Amino acid sequence: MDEIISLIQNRDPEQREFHQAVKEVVESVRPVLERNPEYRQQAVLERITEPERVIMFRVPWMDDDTQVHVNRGFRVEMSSAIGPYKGGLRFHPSVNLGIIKFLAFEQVFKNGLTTLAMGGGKGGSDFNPKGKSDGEVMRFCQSFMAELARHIGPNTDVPAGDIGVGAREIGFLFGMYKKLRNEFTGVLTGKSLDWGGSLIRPEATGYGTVYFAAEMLATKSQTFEGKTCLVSGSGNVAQYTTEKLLDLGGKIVTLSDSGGYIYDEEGIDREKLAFVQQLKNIRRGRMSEYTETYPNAEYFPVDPALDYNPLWNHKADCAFPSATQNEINALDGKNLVDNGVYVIAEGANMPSVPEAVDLFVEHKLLYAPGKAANAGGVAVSGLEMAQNSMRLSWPREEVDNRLKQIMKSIHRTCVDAGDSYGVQGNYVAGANIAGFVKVVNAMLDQGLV
Ligand code: NDP
Ligand code: 2IT
Repeated sequence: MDEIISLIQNRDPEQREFHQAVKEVVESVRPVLERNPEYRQQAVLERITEPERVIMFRVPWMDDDTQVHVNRGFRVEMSSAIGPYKGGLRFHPSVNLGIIKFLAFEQVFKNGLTTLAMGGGKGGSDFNPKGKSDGEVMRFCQSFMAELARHIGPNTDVPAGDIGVGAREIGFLFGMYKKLRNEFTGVLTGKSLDWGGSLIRPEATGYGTVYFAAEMLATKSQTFEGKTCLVSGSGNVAQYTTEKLLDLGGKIVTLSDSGGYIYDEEGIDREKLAFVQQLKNIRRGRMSEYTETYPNAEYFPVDPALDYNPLWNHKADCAFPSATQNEINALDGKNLVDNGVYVIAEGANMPSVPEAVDLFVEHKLLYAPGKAANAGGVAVSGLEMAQNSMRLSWPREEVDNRLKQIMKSIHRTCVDAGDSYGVQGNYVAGANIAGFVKVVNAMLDQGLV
């Protein structure tokens, strides 16, 4: 196991996030490898950490002033052991191959937990949609899809949204795919309702994260009623996490973006959430504007001199990191524990550094890693694919009920895997073991391919 970590570190020394994601899984599955000596002979770790295919391409596009720009596009097809490659596209200036590989790797295990037949993949670009006009975003998406189209398909690889890719981008990407292929198929998920999208898909990641956390609380005979919650981010996942927490009686006091965070002691109610949705989804504005409309709240711009994020340093019961990877550093982890936070459900992918994860596990918090907690998004993407295949669309209640059942089942799977490997109550180990066993067994059934 140490060998495999050195191998991937030496092969791609700069891919730090990928190493981090692999290390966590490898450490969790140690008892599985000990129980199954044939896994070693079959080199399952070497196979599962090497993508089946990596696609990197040039994305040239023209801005509104006719200036040409070039970005880099990626699609990492990590594993097709249990279904077609499935996972989102991220458009953010920080995107590089290491980030996309970490996300694709996480996606393999997450998709394995959903009970649906989806392999793992992820893609994106270092394009920054912030401040771009709709026309610029459209031309970028068209250029991106001009290359990606030859690699994907409804039975091959089905991308979706992630950071910087929402309904607008999925629309432009889908339009270009359809034009190039002359095919109207479910090749992307997260589509708008009128042309193949699924009810509840926009809500699914946030709702699912809260459903998972509610399952964890239920093991202690508790609910969200009256609980104070810290939420980071203010995009898709943060918004629908906030909405579901309100439905279940929670009080949400924070939201953020990359510029800073707001602390609203009175709680973010439905009217304030609607304001944030308008601000973020329509006006594409900044969280700093929140206090102009709600002056009782406070805004704290990011302070580069601080070695912790003050958002995680408030008294609360629950935390929902919903922005990006490694947004909770070791000190933030300690602050959360010291402030009495005892429920942490990760809407974002890998938002906590390993030292913080260790602390949460050591203190026996109800801590759900992203690959379990945020699997509701891709699960409803799987339901969108099913509806597209049938050319049917299910009502809201049906999709929401299926989502609830899937999150319950993921929770049960994590608990059972933890129990059977002697790591009771450790959702990190439970999720990694259950996802790993499912994917590895499928790989072995299919021979050396
Ligand atoms: P959005 O683009 O809708 O929102 C992202 C939010 O996070 C914004 O508020 C953004 O602020 C903030 N953010 C992004 N990068 C950073 C950064 N480097 N530092 C501080 N803040 C940052 O994305 P989503 O809500 O879809 O995704 C959020 C997280 O959830 C990601 O980790 C994603 O991988 C994960 N996820 C998403 C799923 C989905 O279905 N969408 C499914 C499962 C997981 P700003 O606008 O200033 O950049
Ligand atoms: O990280 C994720 O699971 C996503 N961004 C959603 C992927 C999907 O295919 O819906």
